[in-house]
Amino acid sequence: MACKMTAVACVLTYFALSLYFGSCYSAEYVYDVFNDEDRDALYYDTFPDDFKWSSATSSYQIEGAWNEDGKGPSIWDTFCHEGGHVYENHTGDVACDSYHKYKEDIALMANLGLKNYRFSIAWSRVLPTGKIDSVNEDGIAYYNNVIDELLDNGIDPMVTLYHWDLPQGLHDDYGGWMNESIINDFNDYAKLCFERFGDRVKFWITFNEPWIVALLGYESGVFAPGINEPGTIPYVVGHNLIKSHAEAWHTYDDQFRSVQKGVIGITLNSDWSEPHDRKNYKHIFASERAMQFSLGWFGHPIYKNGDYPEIMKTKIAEISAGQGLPQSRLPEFTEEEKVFINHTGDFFGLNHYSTNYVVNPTNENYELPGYWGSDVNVPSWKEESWPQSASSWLKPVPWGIRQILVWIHNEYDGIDSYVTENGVSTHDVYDLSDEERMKYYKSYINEVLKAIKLDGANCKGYTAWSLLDNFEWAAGYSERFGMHYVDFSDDDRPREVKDSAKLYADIIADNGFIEDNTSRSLVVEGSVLLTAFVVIIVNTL
Ligand code: PNW
Repeated sequence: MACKMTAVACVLTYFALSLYFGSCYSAEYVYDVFNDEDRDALYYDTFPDDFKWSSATSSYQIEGAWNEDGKGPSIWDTFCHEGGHVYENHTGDVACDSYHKYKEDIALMANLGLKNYRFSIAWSRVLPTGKIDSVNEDGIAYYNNVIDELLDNGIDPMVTLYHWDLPQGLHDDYGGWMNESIINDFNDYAKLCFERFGDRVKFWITFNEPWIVALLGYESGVFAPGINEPGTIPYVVGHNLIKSHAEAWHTYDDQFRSVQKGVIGITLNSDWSEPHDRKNYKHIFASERAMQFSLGWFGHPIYKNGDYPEIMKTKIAEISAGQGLPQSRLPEFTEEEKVFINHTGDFFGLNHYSTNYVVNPTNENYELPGYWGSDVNVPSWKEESWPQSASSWLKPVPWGIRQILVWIHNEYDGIDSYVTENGVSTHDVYDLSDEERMKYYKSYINEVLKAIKLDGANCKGYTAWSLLDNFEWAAGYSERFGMHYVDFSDDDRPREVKDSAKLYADIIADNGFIEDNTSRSLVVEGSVLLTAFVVIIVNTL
């Protein structure tokens, strides 16, 4: 009897030990600072079979050939040539020279095993003045060549119609996005693209990051067209962007969808706003306010009910009144417009890079009218201890992407989402073993997997920013986001594969994360032997 008791005790001890060691083996972390076992441990599983792996670029950032073959100038050409706006007055005149080297770029994608590629069309390459009466067939031919080359390599195009390079003519004529005449011109341009490319392009994104267009272009003015008018203008710009989006979506829906059978949505950007104390309801409200002012500004009208989020409407009205204004600085949609705008997105495109902690504001403040000056009013910060990239605004916080994907899923009724950009910058040094970028992709992609598998988010694809080092807007070439190194001092702009590209190729090939279980199998084999041994002892007693 005593022997049997000892044997049972042995079995129990053995199970306790294997549980303990088993859990030690499973807890692997990518960043030392993020090592909460429940939250950050690497999770092994694969993505759904039809998950879309992609990588992204944009026209002004890679093409170069700024005035070749009939291309008209864009506001970014003007902004860079003006001087004083961009790091060391760098320009996108040549950039990665992808206008001439697109075949080489597509070969890089094929080597990665990419099945999708997100790029943008330069409006002023196909319509040099921005107007529909100025079609440039050479520009059309360029994108036809790119699309055909992609398809020949088994890669499906994901096309952004507007990634910030507005034809200069439209800005000069009537103030571009500040004037609602743009809605018609954008619709003509979108229709031309559906007509000429839609037989082969099945995934359309109207706008890249309207939040950045409105605020960096018209509130702070650090991006083209460099307008520094906080207050009302950025909201007018946002209003015209939303209406332009809806118009283009309806054009596709009415005239092209039944034949071309594609999808069309918009790409919005946001950091995740994490309540500093999740048990403090004021911090939860602060997070919600910050999210509605970023994703909700455009997401709420397009995906939810045709109108701005309630909190934006009430706060901006209240703050505008406090500033002595006769009406809210946020424009209103008519009832007809709300119906027209509502549900004009077939999927939700998300560009996401980083996370902030947020707490509640103490008081509303009326001093500096504007989105950042008075309206959002949610104190936010990034922890000192979080890793730092080469961009001041970008600190890797992998668990944030899981939170934001779940927020989108809950807020917009389980809509299909795609990560249309995610990535990290490193300084301008020659370094092909880009550890930091490998850590970033590995951990962020793993958190996307958790959002899908553990939380049920309907995320259908992931896009790495960026395929190539490229022109990083106001930072010029001083920050590198690419999986391929580009030598900008060489006229030929040679590309070289970085280690992060190999890591990404491996993740794509495995369709996720497959555990390297050599050590685990030793534990398992040992356990089997021990179990057999215990069973024999117990039976012989
Ligand atoms: C995105 N921020 O822009 C753009 O879509 C890309 O063209 C760009 O190269 C990439 O992210 C990296 O910057 C952003 O300040 C620019 O929070 C700035 C911010 C976010 C996104």
